[in-house]
Amino acid sequence: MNQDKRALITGITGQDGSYLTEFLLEKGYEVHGIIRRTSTFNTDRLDHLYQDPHDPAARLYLHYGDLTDGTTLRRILETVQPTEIYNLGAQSHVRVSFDSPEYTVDAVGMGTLRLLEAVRDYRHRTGINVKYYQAGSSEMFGKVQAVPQSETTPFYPRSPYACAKVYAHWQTVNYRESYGLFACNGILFNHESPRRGETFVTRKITRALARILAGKQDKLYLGNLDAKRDWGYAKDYVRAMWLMLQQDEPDDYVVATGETYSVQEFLDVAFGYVNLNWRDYVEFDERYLRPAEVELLIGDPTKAKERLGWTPSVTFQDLVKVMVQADMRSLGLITVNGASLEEHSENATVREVLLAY
Ligand code: NDP
Ligand code: GDR
Repeated sequence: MNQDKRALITGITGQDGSYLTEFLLEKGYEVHGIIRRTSTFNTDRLDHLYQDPHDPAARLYLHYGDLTDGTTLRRILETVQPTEIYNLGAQSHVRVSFDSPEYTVDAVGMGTLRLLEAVRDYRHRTGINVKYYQAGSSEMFGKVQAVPQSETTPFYPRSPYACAKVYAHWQTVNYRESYGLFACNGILFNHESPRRGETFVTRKITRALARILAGKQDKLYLGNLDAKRDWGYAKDYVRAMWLMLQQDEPDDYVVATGETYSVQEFLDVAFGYVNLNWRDYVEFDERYLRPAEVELLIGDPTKAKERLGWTPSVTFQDLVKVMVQADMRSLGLITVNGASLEEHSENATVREVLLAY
């Protein structure tokens, strides 16, 4: 057992959980993750990292548990004896949180409290000065109070999900101030990647675009195209989580790019990359509107830059391109007769290129 670098991650099967696992394994950590029992496998994002736990070289271990089940959380803490805990587990879809508010608040809000209580007792019993990261969200800013949003901007949550994240945020602050727990809140703005869940708008767009090119889909149904988000690259954001726990003192940090783009601008770049006009494919469906919308998010990452030395490495345009490319690659569209799509698409639309072969 690695006594110094042992991380426990809730939400390890999610987008961020998988990137954080990669990051921590590269840094020499032993990584333990909590997974939910499901009737079909939910470890796709981790499969490339998984090693048989019987292998003496294994450094990634998975444990069944759930943020709604405090007894199990306690038992896992006792078994794993982590030095760092990353609480990434959540019902993380804002629109879905309006459909399932009680469950969302139980997992996101009460789940955080259950974990913090378990951490408090574990720390008291073992004397291990465990460090705790809470996955906070720019959704907590909700209805615009100021731009850009920083650590001092007041919260105005506009969904059950965001309300629960605000609760989790303040509980984390309270455990820091009441019990001296090394606990940090990351207030992370939207971050995306080819591993992004397929129902979040960015991935929904890039996946649909690839399917349109492959002739598997004709239309893409979306809701509000005017909302603006500060979109970064997930791999950059998990580095910020880790950096927070390496500081001398625990604190809260906004993590963002400082740029904002609308959903429509995302469509422009994605479809533009393959020389298609999104207006030919996108239809409106009111099902994807939220009862209350968050219109404009743009973060001020100055504190993270100055104190953590953190900066984002991927531009919005490159992020969109990477996601489009990944979805096209997964459908076998990225190379045509061995030549890269970019070579072909310089003078022709991708559709033409594909039809030509
Ligand atoms: P995902 O939706 O990709 O992953 C969520 C993870 O939480 C999955 O592993 C999921 O498991 C797990 N989970 C869901 N419900 C429970 C539960 N009841 N108990 C234990 N685990 C559960 O989210 P991301 O990776 O994108 O985000 C990670 C965290 O960061 C989340 O807390 C999210 O709210 C927050 N966040 C995300 C941002 C983003 O832009 N991505 C921005 C700001 C905050 P399963 O695979 O079984 O469903
Ligand atoms: P968000 O991400 O709500 O910001 O939460 P999402 O991609 O779901 O929505 C972004 C914006 O796009 C608009 N939109 C649509 N959204 C979805 N999902 N599907 C659609 O068809 C669609 N059409 C338009 C939305 O209205 C919204 O304005 C994400 C999650 O990862 C949270 O867990 C995290 O806390 C925040 O980012 C920061």
